[in-house]
Order: sequence, then C-alpha cells, then structure tokens
Amino acid sequence: MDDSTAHNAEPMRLSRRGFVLGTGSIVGLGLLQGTGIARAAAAPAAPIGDGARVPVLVIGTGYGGSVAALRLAEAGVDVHMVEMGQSWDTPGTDGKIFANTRTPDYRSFWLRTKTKQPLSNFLGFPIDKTVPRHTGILDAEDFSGITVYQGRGVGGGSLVNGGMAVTPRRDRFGAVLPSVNADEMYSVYYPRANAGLGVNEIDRAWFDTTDCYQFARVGRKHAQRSGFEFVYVPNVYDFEYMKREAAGTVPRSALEAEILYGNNHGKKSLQQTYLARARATGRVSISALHRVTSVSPASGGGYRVTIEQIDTSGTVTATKTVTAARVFFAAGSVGTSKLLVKLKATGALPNLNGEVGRGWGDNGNVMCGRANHMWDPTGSLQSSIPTAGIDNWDAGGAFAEVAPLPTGIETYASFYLSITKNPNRARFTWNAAAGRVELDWQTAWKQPSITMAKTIFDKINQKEGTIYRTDLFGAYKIWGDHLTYHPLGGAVLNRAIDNYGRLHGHPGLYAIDGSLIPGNTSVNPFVTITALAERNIEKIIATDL
Ligand code: FAE
Repeated sequence: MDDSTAHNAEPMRLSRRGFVLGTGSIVGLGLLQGTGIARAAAAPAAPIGDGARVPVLVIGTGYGGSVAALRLAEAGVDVHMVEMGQSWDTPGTDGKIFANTRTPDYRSFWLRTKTKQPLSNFLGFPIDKTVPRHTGILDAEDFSGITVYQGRGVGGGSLVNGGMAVTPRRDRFGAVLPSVNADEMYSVYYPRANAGLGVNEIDRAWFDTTDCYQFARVGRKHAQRSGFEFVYVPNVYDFEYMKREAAGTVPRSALEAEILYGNNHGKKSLQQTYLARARATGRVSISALHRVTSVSPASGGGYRVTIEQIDTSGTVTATKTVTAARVFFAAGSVGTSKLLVKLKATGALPNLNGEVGRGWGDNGNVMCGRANHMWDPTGSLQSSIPTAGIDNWDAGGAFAEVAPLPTGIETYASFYLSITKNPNRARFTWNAAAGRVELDWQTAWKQPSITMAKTIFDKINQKEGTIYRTDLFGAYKIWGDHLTYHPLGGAVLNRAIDNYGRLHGHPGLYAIDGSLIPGNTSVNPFVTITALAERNIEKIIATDL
C-alpha cells in the first residue's frame, strides 16, 4: 500500500512512514533501529505504549478480530490487537496451560472467587467451589435474567468452546442474515472460513466403534427411533489426534475432560489458526491484559482510544491513551455492545445511531438432561468434543447438540444443548447512576426455547419410557434456562452498522464480531461469525483503505 491509496477515504491520513513509526512505538524504540516491520514483530511481544499511534486498532482477539487482523496485515496494514484476557501461553505449576473441567482452579474463571459452572449441580448437590480471584479463561457474566458465558484471552471464545463448526443449512440462511448475499456466502466465504479455521469431520467408522462416543451413539439411537434427523457436525478439534488419544500414544485432552477451561492438546483454537497466520505476517502485535474503556474522535483525525492495563488479579496497573486511524470493535457481542452503548450515552461517540445495543439474542440456548435406563449406559469415557446433533428446526424450531458429560463415571445421562428459534430480543442500556451497561433480558423469555426443545425430548422420553434429569441445574430443575453460550447482536447489520460493518455516524469505526448477527444463527455461531467477517473485511479493504 502506498501513500496514494492508504486511507484516502475518511479518517486520518497515515503515510507508510507513519505506519512504521506506529509499529515502532508499540514495540519500543530500540527496535526502530532495526531494519523493518518483520524484525520488529519477531521480537518478544511488548504491550502497546502510552501515546502510540497505530493505523488500525482491533479490540478483542476472538473470531471477528482475528479475521480482521489477518486480512488487514496481508493487505500491508499494521494492526495492533488489544485483548483484556491473558495470552494463555505459559504453563502453570502443574506444567499445563489450561485447567481440567473436573478440577477447576484459579485459571478457570474470570475474576470470580467461586466457580459458576454451567451445570451447577450433580445428583442434586451443588458442585461450585471457591477459587482464587484471577483473570481466568471463562467469564460467566451475569445480567438480569441471564448469565452469558464467554472466553477471555488471546483467542476469545475459541479457547473455551466446544469447537462445533457448523455452517447453517442454505435454505435457512435468509432468516439468519437477510441482507447478505447467500450465493456469495456459500460459494466463497463459508468455504474460506472453514478452511481458515481448520475444520474437520469425524471418521464415521471410528465414531461407530470407539468407547468415547458411546454417549453420542445412544443419542443417535434415541433420535432415530423417534423419527428425528440425526446429523454429524464438523469440529475444529483434530479427530486424528483424538484417535491417537484413544490409542494411548499421545497426551489426552478431549478424552481427559478438557474443554471449558481450555484444551492443552488437539484443538485448533484461533491461536493455532488465524492468529498464528496473522502474527506470521510480522504486521500484527497483541497486547494481552489490556482492556479498552473508551474510543472518541481525536482532534487531528482518527480516534483516541483509552486502554487500561490490568494484572492477573484484575487490578489496573496503567492507563494508556493511543491514537488509531481506524478502530475495529471485535470484543464479542456483549463486549462490543457494552462499549458502544456506553460511548454513545456518555457522549464519547455521540453520532452512533439508536440501534446500538439493540437486537440482542441468546441463540435460543437451553440445556437439559435425560435419565436413561440401566441397559442404555452412555459410558464412563466420553470425549469432551460434541460431534452430532438432532435437527428438528423446521418442524419444532430446535437443533439439539448431543453433548458429553465427561465426569469419568457412568451417569446413564444423555445431555443436550439446544439451539432454538426463540424470537425474544433484548437491549443493552446505559445506567448512568450505576455507571454500567445493563441488559433487559428476562428469564421468562426462555419459555419459547423450552417449548421448542420439548418437541424433541418429550417425544424421545415417551418413546423410550424415560424421564428428564432434575439434578443438573439445581434441585428438581429440568431446564438449564439461566444461561447462554451464544450471545449475538447489539450492533446488527444494516441497523447500527451498514451492510459491511461500518458504524453509522463515525467513519473509520467498524464492528466485526457476533454483535452483527441479529440474535440467532439456527446453529452454533462461530463459523458464521468468521465467514461474515471474511466477507466484510474483504469489502472494507477494497473500498475504505
Ligand atoms: P469472542 O470470541 O467472544 O471474542 C471477543 C474477545 O474480546 C474476547 O477475547 C474478550 O476477552 C475480548 N474483549 C471483550 N471486551 C474487551 C475490551 N473492552 N477490551 C479488550 N478486549 C475485550 O467474540 N460456538 C460454536 O460455533 N460452536 C461451539 O461448539 C461453541 N461452543 C461454545 C462453548 C462455550 C462454553 C462458549 C462460552 C461459547 C461457545 N460457542 C460456540 C460460541 C463461540 O465461542 C462465540 O460465538 C464466539 O467466540 C464469538 O466470537 P466473537 O468474535 O464475536
């Protein structure tokens, strides 16, 4: 990119020299004496410096942010990514980077003194325990009426999620993203996203025989006996590695109950895919344990970004102000919504429109368990990686992931996370007195999800002569209706932003994450978030830079 093409659209003109200086101010003056960007980026990562000027600042290192960083860097633009969570590259005292789901510890939860596990009970007994307050990997963020689970760290949700890499059925796409050209998505951007994420499929013959998917085969048998479509779901966990785990030739991860607090092996999180490629360009640097608190127009053009550096107890150790020509909000649906709503309400970004913070949904998530008969054991060895689901979307509005319960003992339980066509949408608003952003979701709004999930499980229970488990979410509570893993919306396409993610009212600001999607994707969302980011960044690079 040369001076004539760089930033000839709106915000701040940065020459190529400006780019290099920007990079130098990130990595420290000594490196400026080197010969170029690539060398500078190869040095040990240093956090962004107070007063730095950068061409592009990306807030968050999840799917949307990682796609943006890679493609911008490939187009010759230096990118600085700011991530409030840790970098997750250093082993703890046990020699492992990530904690096990069976033994949560200080690494497991984001700044909590007690765990808040999605399955709060077992056999009716509470299983949460006290842990040291730490910048752990899983945030259970409480709003009124719902707890939103999110990944924290370099890699965002890819660090903690189940890796289910689902492309929605083509005929359902119009209801998910009506303003997006489906032909382009299915011919170009979904394939690009699947390739970039390293998606693979389970070997069906192995699925049919391995002990660790007995739970899923029981799920298949019950689904099919009730006449439901059973579908295999691709994943970013390397199934060849998993086979070797089962054979005992490599360290176990999926077969050792690792998932919710990170996988030490086997899983291709963004750290191994998009972010690795982004770093390899030499143009992308990342400041971990840095949290963006404000973005406002800078007097000389571009934007002033205020960033708090925190330590692993969450204490602010420095506050920095940097200037960026362009800012990409990729803090996830909740993170981006919270920032935008606060910045509009407090006057930092006064020209954002009234759609900011609206159109938020939970992807219709609801959980439940079923108690099987003694002759239908689900297995004491369960892979923590789900790889199948029950599709009753068209008839009943529900797609149910057949999920593992990797407790290490036989539970005779079948466990499911359903994604449902729940129409309820919530809104984020700024509470000036409390100084925080709130979400007006109500617990009762999950009722449509429960009704839709019951179209599957009432029928299966009737056919099998089985009942719902009542011991997983509290005493005598059937439905896990207090949470979501899939927050979506808050900066919805063609409402708060244009059809490619440009925020209305402030040229040079973009949203590029789950906040773009209006509340539901009909399946697990990260492939759609990635594909949409691929589509949007291509347009932005072609027309804005
Ligand atoms: P995300 O990946 O959440 O990244 C946002 C990043 O921004 C995070 O790293 C934040 O720490 C960071 N951040 C937030 N605020 C700030 C700030 N102010 N300053 C600096 N950094 C900030 O966003 N989806 C699937 O498709 N398949 C699955 O199997 C699946 N399983 C899941 C299981 C669990 C337990 C959870 C929690 C989620 C699961 N998901 C799954 C959802 C998926 O991970 C989620 O949709 C994506 O991660 C969202 O991607 P974004 O790019 O929107």
